[in-house]
Amino acid sequence: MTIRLSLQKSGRLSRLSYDLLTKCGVSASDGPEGDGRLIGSAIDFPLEFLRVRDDDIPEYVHDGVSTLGIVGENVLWERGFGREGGPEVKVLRKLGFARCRLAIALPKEELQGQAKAVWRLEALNGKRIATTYPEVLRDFAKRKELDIEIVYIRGAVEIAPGLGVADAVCDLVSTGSTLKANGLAEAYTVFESEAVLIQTEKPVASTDEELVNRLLQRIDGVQRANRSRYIMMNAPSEAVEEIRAILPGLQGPTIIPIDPSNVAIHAVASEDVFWETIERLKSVGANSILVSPIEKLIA
Ligand code: PRT
Ligand code: ZN
Repeated sequence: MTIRLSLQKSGRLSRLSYDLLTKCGVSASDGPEGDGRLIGSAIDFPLEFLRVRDDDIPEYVHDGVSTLGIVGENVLWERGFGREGGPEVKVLRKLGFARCRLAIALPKEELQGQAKAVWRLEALNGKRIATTYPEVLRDFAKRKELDIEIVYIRGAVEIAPGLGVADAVCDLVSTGSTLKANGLAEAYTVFESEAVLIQTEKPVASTDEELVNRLLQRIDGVQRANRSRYIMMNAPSEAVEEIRAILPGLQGPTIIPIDPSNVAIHAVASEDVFWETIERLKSVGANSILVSPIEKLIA
């Protein structure tokens, strides 16, 4: 038995999806891109890859052609998944990559230096808004009672105002540099999106369900590790309690005596360790502090 997983063939999601799966011990026998092959198989895990355009992934998973899929939430929403009366798939995990936001942006002179928090949505009434996300935008306008005209454009939405085709845009943003380069400024965030692992709602054989659970456990281990840091330091013995208090979420620190008055402390911190924390550790006497990433963390 094998489960099928749909992935983006090539694009912003594909490499990151494969990176996650590789960390889970699931890699493609013919390499991530599979030399253009649509179907590939995994090494060391009974799984088959289906390499498709990201827009097709929700339907493949919905129809049960594929048990699992990795896709951006933005694609699910545009296809009506999760909306009232819309089709359903199970969102098993948020994956924390391909983060972006769908934002409304206007020519920067129209914002006249107004902060995003001050600008009012009603300013959109009567405007033409170019987008690749017409369904999401239509739903948004309905909920916010806005009277707008939606101009559907398949790509390079950001040039629409400059061409006089639209007054504003509603597009995905990550760094914001595309908007900036086109003289546009963000006014409103419609939603925030990241890659998610989805599963079909169609019945799945219990052996396949077992495989899904095995994969999920591995993903959880990788994600936990991503959120954790391994910290090693030396410290005076009397500072141990203060150090425990400084590192929230500390899991079972290992204390190793070095000499009668000093110890080495090894610990896993469940949150990112920022410079401020390091400075506080130093201020109570910790020294030779080493912070390193963790590859896998199995509870
Ligand atoms: O061929 P296929 O249909 O599979 O791919 P695609 O061209 O539809 O998608 P692709 O590969 O561009 O993006 C895949 C997914 O990545 C999207 O569906 C999002 O979930 C996610 N993602 C994350 C992004 C961005 N960040 C992003 N910045 N998708 C697109 N962009 C574009 C945006 O549309 C704009 O043109 O990047 C530009 C803005 O980027 P910044 O950094 O300048 O703000
Ligand atoms: Zn696409």
